[in-house]
Amino acid sequence: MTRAAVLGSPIAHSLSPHLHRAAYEALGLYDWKYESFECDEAALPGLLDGLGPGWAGLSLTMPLKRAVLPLLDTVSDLAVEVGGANTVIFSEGGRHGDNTDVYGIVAALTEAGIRPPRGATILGGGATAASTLAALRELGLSQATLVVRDPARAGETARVAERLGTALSVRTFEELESVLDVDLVVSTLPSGAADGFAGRLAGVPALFDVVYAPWPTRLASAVEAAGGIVVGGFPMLLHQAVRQVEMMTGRTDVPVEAMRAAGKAEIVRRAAPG
Ligand code: SKM
Repeated sequence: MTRAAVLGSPIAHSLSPHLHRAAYEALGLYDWKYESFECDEAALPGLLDGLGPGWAGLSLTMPLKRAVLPLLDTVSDLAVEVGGANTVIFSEGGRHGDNTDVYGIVAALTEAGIRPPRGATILGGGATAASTLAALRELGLSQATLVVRDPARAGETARVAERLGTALSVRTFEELESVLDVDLVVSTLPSGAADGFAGRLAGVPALFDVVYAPWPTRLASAVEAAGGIVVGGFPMLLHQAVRQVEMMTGRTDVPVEAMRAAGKAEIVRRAAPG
């Protein structure tokens, strides 16, 4: 049996098992198994050391993407640039870290027809904001505004911007109104945290809200009702998982639509009463 899993804390909500298992089934990889394990930064070194043979790879989510870097044998240039790996691939060469979030964001925005030529404002300053900066650079944008609660804590993301060559201005939420004349607003805030800004952000032309459940968020509904384009977190999650399956299995015929259908079905199942 070949094994893979998603690690993080909390992890119960993760849709990754549903996405990856749908891919294994459609690819005929019947002896592949994908699980989820609750794991925080403190438990990560021991968990990695304890994995036996037969492991193909891991997906990593909060709070492990930065913490894993010193535990790897090799790290892709992109993961170094954005300061975080959400993927570990095991091979004879050891543990290799990579980042598929950037690919997921580019694919989700492209699929929705969004190309931000003039500027983007990103709410939140964590690992997803860093991946967003790299994705926007890939789409041709090398200047952005970061809106955070405490600019003193945006240091790591500001260093990522420096490495990417992106001109970054950092603002606080009190200054939000002054940075909304952009083609795209990206909210990397956790579920519920952006609800309070729904009124002020309603008029933006396009919103990418990384939350995927519960969906739509109040913010997404407000932007959509005002005629803006809205992209949710599910397409990003889907496309980063597609890339992970490619990297873990070595297959190039990964069934995007089977994975999309499985993920959507699980979201609907969870939203159903009872
Ligand atoms: O980067 C991804 C990660 O690979 C898996 C995940 C999840 O299972 O919720 C979320 C993102 O952080």
